[in-house]
Amino acid sequence: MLANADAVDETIGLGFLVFMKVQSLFYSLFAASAAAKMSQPLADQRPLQLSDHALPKDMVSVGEHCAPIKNAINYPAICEHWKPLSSKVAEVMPHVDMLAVVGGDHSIETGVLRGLAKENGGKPVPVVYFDGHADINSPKTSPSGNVHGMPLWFALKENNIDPKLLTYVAMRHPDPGEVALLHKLKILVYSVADVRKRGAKTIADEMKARFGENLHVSFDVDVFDESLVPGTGTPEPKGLTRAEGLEMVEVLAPKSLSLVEVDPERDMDNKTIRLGNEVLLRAAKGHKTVGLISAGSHLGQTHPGPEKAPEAILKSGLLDQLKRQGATVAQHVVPPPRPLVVH
Ligand SMILES: [Mn+2]
Repeated sequence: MLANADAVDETIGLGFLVFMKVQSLFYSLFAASAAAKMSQPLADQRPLQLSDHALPKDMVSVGEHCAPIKNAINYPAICEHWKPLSSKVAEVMPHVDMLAVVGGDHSIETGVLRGLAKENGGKPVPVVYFDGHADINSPKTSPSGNVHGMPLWFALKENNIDPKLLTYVAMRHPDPGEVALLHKLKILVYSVADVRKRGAKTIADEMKARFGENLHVSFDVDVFDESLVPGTGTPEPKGLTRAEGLEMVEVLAPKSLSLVEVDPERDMDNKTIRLGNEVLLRAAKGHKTVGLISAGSHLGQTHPGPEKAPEAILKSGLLDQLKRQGATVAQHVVPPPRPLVVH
């Protein structure tokens, strides 16, 4: 049942009032799109209808039925994978001080967010999204059809994220369709310039004060500058420094974190694996019990490498290092998705 799917990006923004300021740099990014938007004739804009508020019911059916969607490559297999992954996240969360989910490409995020919301009484948790990209394309707006660029759009459709509780850090290469949606949803973005100008700690403190304890960090290693992460599929220039990224994660002290888009097959001298490992260690700092879910997957993009990331990161000594930090680790594995065979 995808009857309402296409209506989401038409209507969802109307349901949310202006929440917070958008950083100046991001405003300039949006200016062209906003102008284009405003020049559309009013007749093209469908009025908000009561039925538009019936999203939650439709959302459940989207999660249950994994029928193919045009321009969402491998969607049925990925959608099936979200089921055990979200269940595992919801199951492990109550028993640990901190949960780390190690992907996999970023398509896993829809499953992670579903599990977190489920465990949070059906309410979205605050999310800080570290990523060079926006990952909020719909299958219609996606230039590639790769689902790792759509996890937030699916999570929005499932009501498992709240635009008022979503903040991006160092996102610098949104696609045109995403720019329009982000503008409409009034989502806050801290640019790399903001981080550099005001300091990583100041910005992380600000987010922590706003979002509180129960916060989730979704960490795509391509948030770092491309020179730091050879082992990722879609590196972006002008990203965070190592110190900035690690300090922000430590100050945020998330309740849960997913680490994604590490590709061991593309890595050089384990550089990206070691940096990913450090992100996890910083997030787990000070915690006595850490849940670790290995959720390798690669179907959300074009390269097989990311499926091997959990294994490679564990091999880099993560468990021993966590123990040295004083944590007891409970390990879990959610098997990767496999392409579904159509008979
Ligand atoms: Mn991503």
